[in-house]
Amino acid sequence: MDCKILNFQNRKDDRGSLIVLENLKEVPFEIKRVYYIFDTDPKFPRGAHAHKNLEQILIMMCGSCDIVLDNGKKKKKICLNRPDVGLYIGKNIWREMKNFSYGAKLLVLASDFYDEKEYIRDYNEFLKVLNAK
Ligand code: T46
Repeated sequence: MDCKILNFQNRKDDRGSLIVLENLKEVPFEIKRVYYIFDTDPKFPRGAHAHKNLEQILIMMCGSCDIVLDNGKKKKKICLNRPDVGLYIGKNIWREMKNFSYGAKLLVLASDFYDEKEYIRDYNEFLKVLNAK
């Protein structure tokens, strides 16, 4: 599956922690967009879509949530709960974010600008796109 856990270097000292993310270094693409998700409710999962071309890194800045990834053949559940860990998600991976803890804050770094046409929001359509490859 085109996803991986990225363990970021923590420049930690007595004052606290500091993490640096640079284009094409810690982040394996050029960042064109940043967004963040907060004020979530554990009753409401998010996501349930794939991207045709977008690559992203998800970082849990505070709290935790489960990310369920699906490449059409197998599924994987990852619990994100640390700001020094990123989850890289490549193209054509169905994702769902659920079980957000109270006060969770999820930061996302994206390889491109927002384009709704680039989303696949129907699971059967997702499987069709995969089978056409
Ligand atoms: C993803 C997961 C991890 C915009 O107008 N611009 C943006 O850059 C984004 C990300 C969203 N929107 C609009 C589109 C919807 O009207 O904001 C609304 C909520 O977006 P969505 O329902 O897609 O949010 P999530 O949390 O289900 O998914 C988001 C990202 O959209 C998606 O790319 O991989 O987070």
